[in-house]
Amino acid sequence: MTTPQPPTIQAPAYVKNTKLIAWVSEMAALCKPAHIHWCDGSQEEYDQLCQQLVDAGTFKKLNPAKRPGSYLAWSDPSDVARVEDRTFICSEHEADAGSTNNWMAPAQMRQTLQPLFDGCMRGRTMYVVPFSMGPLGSPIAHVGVELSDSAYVAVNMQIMTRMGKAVYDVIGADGEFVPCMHTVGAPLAEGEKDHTSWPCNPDTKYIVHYPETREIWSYGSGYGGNALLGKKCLALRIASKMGKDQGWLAEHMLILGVTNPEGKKYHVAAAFPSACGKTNFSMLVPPDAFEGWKVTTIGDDIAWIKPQPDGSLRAINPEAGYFGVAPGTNYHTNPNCMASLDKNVIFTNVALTDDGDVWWEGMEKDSGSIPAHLLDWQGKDWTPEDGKAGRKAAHANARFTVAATNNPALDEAWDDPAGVPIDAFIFGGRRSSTVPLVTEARNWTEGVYMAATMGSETTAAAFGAQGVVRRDPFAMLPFMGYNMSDYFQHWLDLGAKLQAQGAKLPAIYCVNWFRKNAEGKFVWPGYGDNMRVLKWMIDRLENQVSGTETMFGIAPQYGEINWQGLDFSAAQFDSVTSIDRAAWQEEFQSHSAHFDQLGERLPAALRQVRQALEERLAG
Ligand code: SAT
Ligand code: MN
Repeated sequence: MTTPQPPTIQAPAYVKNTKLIAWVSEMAALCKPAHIHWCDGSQEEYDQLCQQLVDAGTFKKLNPAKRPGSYLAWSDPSDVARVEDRTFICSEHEADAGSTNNWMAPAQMRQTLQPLFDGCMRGRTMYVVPFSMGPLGSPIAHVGVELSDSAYVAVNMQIMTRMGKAVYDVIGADGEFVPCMHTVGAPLAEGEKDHTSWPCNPDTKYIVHYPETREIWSYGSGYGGNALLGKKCLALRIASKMGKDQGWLAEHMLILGVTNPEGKKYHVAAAFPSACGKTNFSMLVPPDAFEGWKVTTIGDDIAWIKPQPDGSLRAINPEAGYFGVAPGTNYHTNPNCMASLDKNVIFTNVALTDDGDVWWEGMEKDSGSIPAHLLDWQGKDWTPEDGKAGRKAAHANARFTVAATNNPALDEAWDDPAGVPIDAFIFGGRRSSTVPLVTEARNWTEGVYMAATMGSETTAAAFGAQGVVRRDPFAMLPFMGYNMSDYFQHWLDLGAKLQAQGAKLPAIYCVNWFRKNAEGKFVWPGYGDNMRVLKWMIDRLENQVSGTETMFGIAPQYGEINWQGLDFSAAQFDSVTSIDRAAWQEEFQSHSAHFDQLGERLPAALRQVRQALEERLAG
């Protein structure tokens, strides 16, 4: 008997990469799709796939007079967000995944996935989606190819990455790419048609990473980071491991440019956990008092940062679009984002207005009123009465997918293959008390400590009890591709190496926009006013201000911040910057417990920092 051969696949003539062609053949033989579509990334292809999604009922075309070139998708109610408990890091050794990740031995996981992927694309088209994370051909960029049975994924990838024909040229005949397998896990029987507009597998989901062999296998979900594999799966989980092995950093950070009135420009990379206003910060509009200052966006979510021969750190945004949370976005919180959403947007799980436009909670702040009638994200009638009863019109994790080029504040270097030089890092959590508005680390190791211990208070909706601090080191907890303690060590090692080269390391800042007063109200106005803090950081870089030494780093003096146009008293300032000794004693105990959980590989240097800080607090 002869073993059955995979069907010979017909790759377009411009696809020369032999490994790619062999892999597509092998995966087609496994997944058994009805058709294979090699994406070329053209506008015609995008339009055609969108039309196909409209015909299938997945997309609604929005009113072109209101929202030209835009579509709305409503997902299955069981498929609305990343699934952290179904996300696995399958390194050979469990200890290399670390205590913060789900782990299974690679061989066992392969055995688990094999029967699931066998025939998983029956009756569907397999899209071959070639993409570059980062400017095409940039020395900081890397290529991936996603095989997916979702046209929704293909069109989202077209916006979120540099997707298409040119990528085949980058990898040529034998260039490297990260293979990314994706299926919604809903094969169709012979002649069967979809009975849902959002096929997915409600019972079985796996988001699997093999960091050592640099592979991604995703089963059962069509939503966001579960399915758009260039984003969290490749650009963070797999890339963090590549960075560790190759001496660079893949970070959950926005990148922004700040230009002062004299035209001098700085670049800042900032890490915040979800729901801390990251997209808003990356598109910040300075208040009137900052005439002549300009903030420009390089990236809103992810930064790839590579050390240069001169010891500087240069960063690119590996993505080409924004996959942002819609609810809460309005002209007050983020005018640049609202302007970005004028046209050519894919919306997912927002509400539909009677005149064919979109709506989400927070938009009433712009219009002054809530529409009298909507279809909610599940297609059900919705009126303001439903809102009062607590039923949201848009899902809390409803998203927009939009090209970076729609952003009026887009930085002119956003697509520069050389990246931008990083002058400062910012780490911020969401804490109603304890952590001050802003402090600067006295040295790299103290900065790594601040990042390693950052945390956010949980909101009831997200993770069980309200107000519990969830440690989210570097905002990387859900996105680490290897052992968190090894990652801290990687940061420490990189700093030491650059310093040994004589480089001036970027400054590291810890921020908290979310301190509350005794009445439970936020004290700091946030949004555009965060510019006041950003300006202080730049003054520090310029040696214009000395700050004041505190237990937890160098803090601004009241008089060092530009308060023009904002009524913010010294007492209010004190309430967001003060250090409460009792609260910090508890805080350090909680840092200790967090370190204990991270296990024996935790760098000793971090425990030493904690001890030094505790001594400062006591002294
Ligand atoms: O769904 S994504 O992972 O792309 C976004 C997020 O959850 O942070
Ligand atoms: Mn993110």
